Amino acid sequence: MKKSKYKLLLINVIDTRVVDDGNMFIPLHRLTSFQPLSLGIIAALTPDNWDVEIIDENFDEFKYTEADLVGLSSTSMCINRAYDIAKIYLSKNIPVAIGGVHATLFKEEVCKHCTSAIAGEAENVWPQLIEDFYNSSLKSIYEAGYADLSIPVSPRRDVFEKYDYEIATMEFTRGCPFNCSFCGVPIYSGHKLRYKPVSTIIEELKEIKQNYVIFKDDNLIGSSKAHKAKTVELFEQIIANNIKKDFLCFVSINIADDINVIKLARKAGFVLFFIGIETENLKAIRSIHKEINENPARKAYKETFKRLHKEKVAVTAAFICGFDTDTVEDIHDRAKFIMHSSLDTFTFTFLTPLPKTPLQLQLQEENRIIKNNYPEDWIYYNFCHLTYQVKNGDTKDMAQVIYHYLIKLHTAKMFRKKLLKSFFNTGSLRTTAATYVFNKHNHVFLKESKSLLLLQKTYDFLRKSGLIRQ
Ligand code: B12
Ligand code: SF4
Repeated sequence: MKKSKYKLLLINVIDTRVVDDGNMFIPLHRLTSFQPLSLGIIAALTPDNWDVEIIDENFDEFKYTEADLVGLSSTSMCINRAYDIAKIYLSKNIPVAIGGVHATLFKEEVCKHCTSAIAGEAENVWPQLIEDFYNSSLKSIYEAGYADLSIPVSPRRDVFEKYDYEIATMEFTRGCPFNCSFCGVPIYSGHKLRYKPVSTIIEELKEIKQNYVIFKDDNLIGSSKAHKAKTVELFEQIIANNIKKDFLCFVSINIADDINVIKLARKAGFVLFFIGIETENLKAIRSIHKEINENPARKAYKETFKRLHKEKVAVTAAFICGFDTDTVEDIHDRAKFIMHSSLDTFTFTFLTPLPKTPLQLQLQEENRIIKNNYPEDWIYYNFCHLTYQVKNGDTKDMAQVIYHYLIKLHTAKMFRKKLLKSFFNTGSLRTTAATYVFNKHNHVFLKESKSLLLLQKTYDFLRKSGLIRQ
């Protein structure tokens, strides 16, 4: 018999176990405190006669909570923890649905550990899954595919109020037109950029309380003229609707090709671009098919960073180590490049053969994957381990060198120095403060830096009092 009220528990699963692969180890800390959009979207798709509660393990470790139905969202590296949580509910005959990137890629593995594995995007199947729940006929696998974002589902933001999210998450597009061999996005979210209507984004932004907003899109600028026109429309509408926020977005380096786009972005409040530089070495760039970084006009990264800084936009760049072309000397050069470049912040991680990427298929074919005892070994796929044999030299030696620089680069002193330079290069307190806020969630020690916290508080006070906005 149908009840009048049900309880749905949604969990953003984070596995913080420390795994030691024989060298050093880096725990997957609670890296992020950005709102988990997937859970807000599922809440929005759930009928009104359900109470929805979220647990975000970036804040709260899971503790048993009563529910009629449980939904878990997990990446590959956290999937073993999702299986452990699912086991607890299944032992009490409470159905568990698991979705997210890993379920999309490995539905056959995932469905063995829960009631229903959802491959693809919740918008297409969640209402049906709720009906099947009422009828006690939940399927083992739901094939959801890609959602049509032109019929948008705005996330329910009230479910995020349980936690003190300093940064709100937004989504304009899904997918990426590029083909970088190490990246799962084209496989998982598709090559075609799918867009939510700009008017929906504006309405959502009007409801957001936070000053800091991250556009989680894989590549907000895309590759074609048509993509650029859509991005420009978004910037223009943010300006026209007088929305005053500080934004971070993920973009490819071609955003810096057009000075008018940079100016417009900054006018709309985009103060920080997260760009996949990956490596300063052209040979390595070619080895991963990141053609967009190959263009001779973009080779001079120094000039690119300067152009962005001149418009008061900061750059955080992602770097990767362990390409087939990499030698120990190359790692040394990459670290030096980061230290001496004018980059405002950075990430420096191990190349990771993410499931089903061209890189993983190549390494599998060459029999070079070391961490291949699945599902247990998925925990190593967190960008902090060498999960395969390197091509040049000894794998353990290479790992030690990368760890060495990881530690050397990730000091509070280094980030303080970079942020000071940021202020000097951009001449903007607003940009510098936002760069700090967006990065303290990635680098735990930044949260503990009293001087930087004081800078942020001062800026926030001046902004709120209307004394500053540049
Ligand atoms: C934004 C983002 C981040 C943000 C975090 C934001 C957040 N709150 O989680 C930041 C920058 C901090 C980040 C960090 C990392 N990330 Co990240 N990230 C993304 C990104 C670009 C978007 C995720 C997102 O918000 N999507 C929007 C929502 C709406 O989509 P969704 O989560 O996929 O949910 C939909 C479906 O999957 C499904 N669904 C999801 N969950 C559930 C649950 C149920 C019950 C159901 C029914 C359906 C369902 O329905 C949803 C709605 O359609 C993805 C790439 C991508 N295209 O997804 C990578 C991605 C998830 N990240 C990845 C990785 C590896 C990392 C890092 C390890 C990188 C690093 N070393 O720094 C860290 C780990 C962070 C952590 N603690 O888990 C990989 C994961 C690969 C894998 N196979 O597991 C991805 C896929 C990127 C890639 N290159 O392949 N990330
Ligand atoms: S540009 Fe970024 S999101 Fe797109 S395929 Fe390359 S790494 Fe992935």
